[in-house]
Amino acid sequence: MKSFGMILKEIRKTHHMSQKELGGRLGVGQTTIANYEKDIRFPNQESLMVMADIFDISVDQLLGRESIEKNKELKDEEELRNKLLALLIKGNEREAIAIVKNIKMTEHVIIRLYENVFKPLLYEVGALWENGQLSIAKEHYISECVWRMVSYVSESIERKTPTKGSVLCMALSGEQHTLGIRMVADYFNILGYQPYYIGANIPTGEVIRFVEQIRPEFIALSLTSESLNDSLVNLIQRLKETCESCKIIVGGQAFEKDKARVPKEANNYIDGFESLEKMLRSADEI
Ligand code: B12
Repeated sequence: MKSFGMILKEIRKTHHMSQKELGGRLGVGQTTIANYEKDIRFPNQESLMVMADIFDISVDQLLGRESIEKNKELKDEEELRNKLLALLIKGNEREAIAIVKNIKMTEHVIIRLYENVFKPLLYEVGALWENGQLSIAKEHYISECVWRMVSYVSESIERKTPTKGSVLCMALSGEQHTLGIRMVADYFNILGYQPYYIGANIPTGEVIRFVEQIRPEFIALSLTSESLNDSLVNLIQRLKETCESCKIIVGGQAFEKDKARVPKEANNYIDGFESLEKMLRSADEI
């Protein structure tokens, strides 16, 4: 096994960083770094964490307990989900994000990460919050960290020229739950569509103007908070008046318990990647 000093020197060099530069970022002198690399001295816990952050790896990797090989295969989704959740509950976002950044991304891996890692992790966070085991602040903190992970993953999608139509992806005004529809925008992208993700809280008039401009093939609406169901019906009616040919699909947890909530004006209800792909495939075949 390589010593800590050897690993540090190797990774510092790959990052084209001088000992002085690294020392500057850690608030120590060049000689301290030289001593770390000669295994004469060993950094304290905080410096280790800062170093891991600088090099975008986990502390375990810096200590040689895990390989620094970039692009690790995603093997066990459940194990990854539990590991990330435990790290985030402890407040160790650096390590959690470094783990995600170290995964070899392919479209298939992205879907597995969204559906089998991030989504169940967040559902678990909701359950912990509901049982009083997690504070609201911690719930917000974890969802922010997951948002950053999703942004990273999303960036790694190879942006091909869309071969299919455009899709407007949004959540209802007043809705704060936007992570789901953010992932859905990436699903459409992976499936060859041009997504326009606009988040939530856009005044209806502005949404209508945008729809007139881009004339999307699909409008994907997300609803989690059941109390916003009436606004959803009103929005769909306005959208239908504006764009008769736009197919409106709805999704989100508001409909999970009771599918009867799906407004009759919507063309489809979709609960995740698999059903979205199936629906789009059958639409293509028609
Ligand atoms: C993260 C989170 C938040 C974050 C949201 C951050 C963000 N930018 O999204 C914050 C902290 C802001 C938040 C706030 C609140 N939340 Co909250 N939150 C959650 C949590 C933990 C995870 C939600 C999530 O992202 N899930 C993961 C995504 C990927 O799953 P998803 O949304 O289901 O999306 C998937 C599918 O449904 C589908 N899909 C979704 N939309 C669409 C649309 C289309 C067109 C298609 C095709 C598919 C599709 O595809 C996605 C990928 O598979 C849930 C717990 C849970 N069970 O989900 C609670 C939860 C949703 N929140 C809840 C509550 C009560 C609140 C608050 C009122 C209070 C609070 N806890 O702070 C506030 C305010 C809510 C408001 N006005 O909107 C309740 C909702 C109860 C209800 N049904 O009304 C839940 C269920 C927690 C609980 N156990 O009670 N929350």
